[in-house]
Amino acid sequence: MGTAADLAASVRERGPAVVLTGAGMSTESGIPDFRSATGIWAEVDPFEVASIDAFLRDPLRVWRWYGKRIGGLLAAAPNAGHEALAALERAGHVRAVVTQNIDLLHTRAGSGDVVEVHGSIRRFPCLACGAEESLEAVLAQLETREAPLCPSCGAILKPGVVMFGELLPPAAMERAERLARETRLLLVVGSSLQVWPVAGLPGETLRAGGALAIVNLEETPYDAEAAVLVRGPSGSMLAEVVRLLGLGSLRNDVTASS
Ligand code: BV8
Ligand code: ZN
Repeated sequence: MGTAADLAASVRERGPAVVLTGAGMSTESGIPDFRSATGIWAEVDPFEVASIDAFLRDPLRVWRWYGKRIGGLLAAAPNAGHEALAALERAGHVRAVVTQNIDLLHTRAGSGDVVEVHGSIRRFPCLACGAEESLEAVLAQLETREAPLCPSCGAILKPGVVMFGELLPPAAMERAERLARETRLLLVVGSSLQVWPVAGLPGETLRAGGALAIVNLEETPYDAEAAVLVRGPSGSMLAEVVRLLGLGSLRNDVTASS
C-alpha cells in the first residue's frame, strides 16, 4: 500500500497532476458521501430523489430532499484536503481539479481551475422555458416554499446538478476527457469510481500512457492499475504531500517575510 511520500514523489516526477475528486473529498467537511456504509444512499434511494425521472414525476419529493441537502452543503467549510489541492495548484503541481462534487468547496478553498462535471448548486435552470435562477434567489424562495418557482413562467426549477439519466454538461465533460488524456498523472481522491461516464476517465489516462494515483478509504475498480494506491483519509494525506513538497514551509516563509 502506498504512502503520502510515494504520492509526493509521483507528483514531483510526473506533475503537474490532474486531480479527479468525488464525495470522499468532502466527508471531512461533514458532508456524507454516497456509497460508504454511512453514505446517503444507505438512507434514501438515489432514483427516488436524484434522477431526472423522479424530478419529472414528483418535483416536490425531489425538492424535499434537495432543500435539506443544499442547506447542509452551504453550512460546510473546505477541509485540509481542499486547501492542499489549492496550494498544489498555486505551486504548479496541479493543473486542474475535475470534480463530481456539487458543493463548491474546491472553489471556496481557492482552487482556480475547477471542472464541475456533475454541475453544482450555483444555478437552478427552468426546464420549461430555459430561464435560470441564482443560488441566492433560490435560497430566498426556500424560506417560504418547498420548491423554488421560475420567475418567468412559474414552473418548478430544477437543481443545477446532473441527475441520474441526465447528460453531463458537454463542455465540462469534453474538457475533463482532454485533461485525462493529456496528463501524465491522474490523481483520484475520494471516489468509488462507479458512476459513469466520469468513471471512464482513469481508463482514458491509462490508455493514453499516463499513470494513476488513488487516495481512497475503500477499494475502487482501478486499484490494481494504480501506480500509487493510498488507503487513507484525503485531508491528512494531501496535507502531508504539501509538506513533503516543501510548500507548507513556503507558505510559512511567505507569511514570515510579508
Ligand atoms: C449519464 C446527484 C447519459 C447530485 C449524482 C454508462 C454510460 C453512461 C451512463 C451510465 C452507464 N452505466 C450506468 C449509467 C447510468 C448512471 C450511472 O453511472 N449509474 C451507476 C450508479 C451505475 N449514470 C448517469 O445517469 C449519468 N448520466 O450518463 O447520462 C445518459 C442519458 C440518458 C440515458 C442514459 C445515459 C449521471 C451521473 C451523475 C448522477 N449524479 N449526483 C448530487 O450530488 O446531489 S450521483 C453521485 O455519484 C454524485 O454526483 C457523486 O459525485 C457521484 C459519484 O460518487 P462518488 O463521488 O464517487 O462518491 P461515493 O460515495 O460513491 O464514493 C466516495 C468514496 O470516497 C468511497 O469509496 C469512500 O470510501 C471514500 N471516502 C470517504 N471519505 C473519505 C474517502 N476517501 C478518502 N478520504 C476520506 N475522508
Ligand atoms: Zn420558466
